[in-house]
Amino acid sequence: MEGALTARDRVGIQDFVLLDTHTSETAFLGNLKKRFSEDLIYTYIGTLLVSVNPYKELDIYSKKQMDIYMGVNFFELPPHIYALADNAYHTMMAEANNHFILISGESGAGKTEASKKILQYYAVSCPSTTLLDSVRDRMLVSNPVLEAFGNAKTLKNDNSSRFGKYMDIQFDIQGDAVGGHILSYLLEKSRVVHQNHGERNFHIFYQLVEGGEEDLLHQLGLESNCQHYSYLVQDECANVTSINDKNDWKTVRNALSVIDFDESDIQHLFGIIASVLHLGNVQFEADSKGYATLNKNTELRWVSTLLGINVQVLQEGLTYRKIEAKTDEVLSPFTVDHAIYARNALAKAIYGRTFTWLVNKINDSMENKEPSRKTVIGLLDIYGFEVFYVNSFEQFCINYCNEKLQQLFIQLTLKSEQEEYEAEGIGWEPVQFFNNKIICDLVEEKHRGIISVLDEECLRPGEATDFTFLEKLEEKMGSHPHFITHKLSDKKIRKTLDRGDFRLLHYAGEVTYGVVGFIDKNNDMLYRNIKYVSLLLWSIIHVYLTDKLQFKSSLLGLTDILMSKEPWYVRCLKSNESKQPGRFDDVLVRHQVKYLGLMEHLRVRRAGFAYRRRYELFLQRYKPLCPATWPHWRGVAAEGVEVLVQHLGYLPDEYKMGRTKIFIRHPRTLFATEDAFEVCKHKLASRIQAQYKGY
Ligand code: AD9
Ligand code: MG
Repeated sequence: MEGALTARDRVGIQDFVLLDTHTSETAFLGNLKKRFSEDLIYTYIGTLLVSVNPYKELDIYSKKQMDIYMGVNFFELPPHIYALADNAYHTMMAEANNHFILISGESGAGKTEASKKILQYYAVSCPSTTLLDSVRDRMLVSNPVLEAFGNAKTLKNDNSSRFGKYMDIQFDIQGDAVGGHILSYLLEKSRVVHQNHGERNFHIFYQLVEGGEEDLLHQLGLESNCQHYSYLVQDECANVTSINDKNDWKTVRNALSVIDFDESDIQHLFGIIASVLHLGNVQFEADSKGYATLNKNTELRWVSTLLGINVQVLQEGLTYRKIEAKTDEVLSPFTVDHAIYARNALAKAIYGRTFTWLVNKINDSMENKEPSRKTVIGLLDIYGFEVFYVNSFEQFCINYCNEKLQQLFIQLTLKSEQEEYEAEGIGWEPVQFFNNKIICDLVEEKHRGIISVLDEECLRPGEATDFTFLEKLEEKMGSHPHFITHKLSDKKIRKTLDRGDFRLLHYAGEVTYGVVGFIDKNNDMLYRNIKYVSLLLWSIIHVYLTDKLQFKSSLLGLTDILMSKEPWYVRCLKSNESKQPGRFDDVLVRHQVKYLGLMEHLRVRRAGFAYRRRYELFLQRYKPLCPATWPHWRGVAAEGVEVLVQHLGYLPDEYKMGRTKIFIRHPRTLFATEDAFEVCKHKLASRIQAQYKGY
């Protein structure tokens, strides 16, 4: 019929690999946009899932939908996060190995939502026994709890993750989800005492003050009004329309009881949260010599009561520095500025360690105590790349983290893929891509990178300042193509930089960082007697001081964890900056498509092979499908595979024989083989059953 649209015209192509126009960026974006306008937010590039944030609830996450996707091959149904979750699961079961799902994208792109959907899929749809249900419930409710304590409203996202989260979901040999373990990375503690314009503190503070029961608030000495707490109203945005603190409080409160928090744990936990609020209201005045004194100590008394710590010790800790001189200890008074610094340092330390304690408690409750053999699927959801008007140490850490993940993606896909073709002797036209290793090196290289320079400066207390740090950077990085400062730039660019700034040309775009606060935040050290106070505090509430989370080494540790597993990727894209449903901002999406390397990935995928397996493994699995290879193939494995695929009718274009592996161009071919294998397995099983019946 003339003028009628075919389904394909309307909904676009569900796998970019099948896009018949040449692989241009315009065609790529056109397809994404077309699908987005039909509420089809997922599209594949081979086995990679691209997701575009719809900013509205879609009716595609029901139990019914989960059932539809269970055990079905990737390309038989429309793309979905459940399909990816299900395929990772079935591959893990078939091959008995570990997997991980790397979810990336900038702040507000939908990473945390995606990770929740995946967790829900495993918790709801994997086989289950009543015994295991409690473990799953705990896994599911760990999310609202961690989000309450670790997420906050930022300008980019009303529920922005302010910590990195890696979660292992453990499965036993039957495929039951039997346990979980969370690693948390670098909580943005500075938010406890300071929020930028238009942002909030961590959700839990508002939930407690807005939603806490009258009795509880009374016990904690809290007013039911956020405006009363200086840590909560720095920017007067305590209330946000998209957030219902009262309801969220109920969810968190219920969740805590599911995760084995008894009443005394809960009392302690909220006592600590309340103590941070009281601490924020402790004010200092200068005495006649300019030293800090407390004008009234009602707030301090509350802190002391809630934490069970002597009020005198606390007061001394906040207004004096303890200097150890040979055998003596001398108390040196603080100025008001120093006292405020000490107060804030204590608040951050209390919150940071409470978060660590909370993660440990959650881990205890999700722990699987059975020693049986387990495989895992890891889920990585970290904070996304972010650029604000003012960027500081926190953004530097977050963006470096994203830089590392991009490097991991490149190594595992673009680079390793092409190297493998070369190693296997398979004819190949290399695809050019931007390798961000140069930026990772700029940040992390030993003795020369930004982190090393910062660490060295932190070892010169009293001498080093944020500005000597910047000078050292200028000396060392001078001509680096991804590093610019006011001093190093030409006239035109100089206008856009302050003297205390440095600019990095990240893979995802330029970010200008103000150096003020870098030394302090990297040190993250409390004044000596504040450390004593906090030690005392933790011995009282049984939380043990953990070592400073060394950011760089923890990130390297994470890379090792991921490298040991089979990867799956979800690349999340932000559809628009104003968080509006139905709006697809071409420029914004194009930028993300570019820096996430999606076009390069597509080119490698289109030219390459979706699946490869060592000859021995391939033959071992599929040998029942061919009389010549079943039950045993006596010759060389590669020849056995050739006989097998000839028997299965593979066309010459569909596969290639490498030095040690078979390469299959399209997943379709493999899925057909896998289906044949399933049928064959059932036939074999019934034949064996029939044989036994005969005895
Ligand atoms: V950040 O780096 O933690 O700041 P994320 O995690 O990438 O960021 P998040 O998952 O929190 O972003 O998504 C932001 C908001 O977009 C959510 O609060 C939802 O309102 C919205 N969103 C994201 N994904 C979906 C979805 N699949 N369906 C509906 C969604 N809304
Ligand atoms: Mg998030």
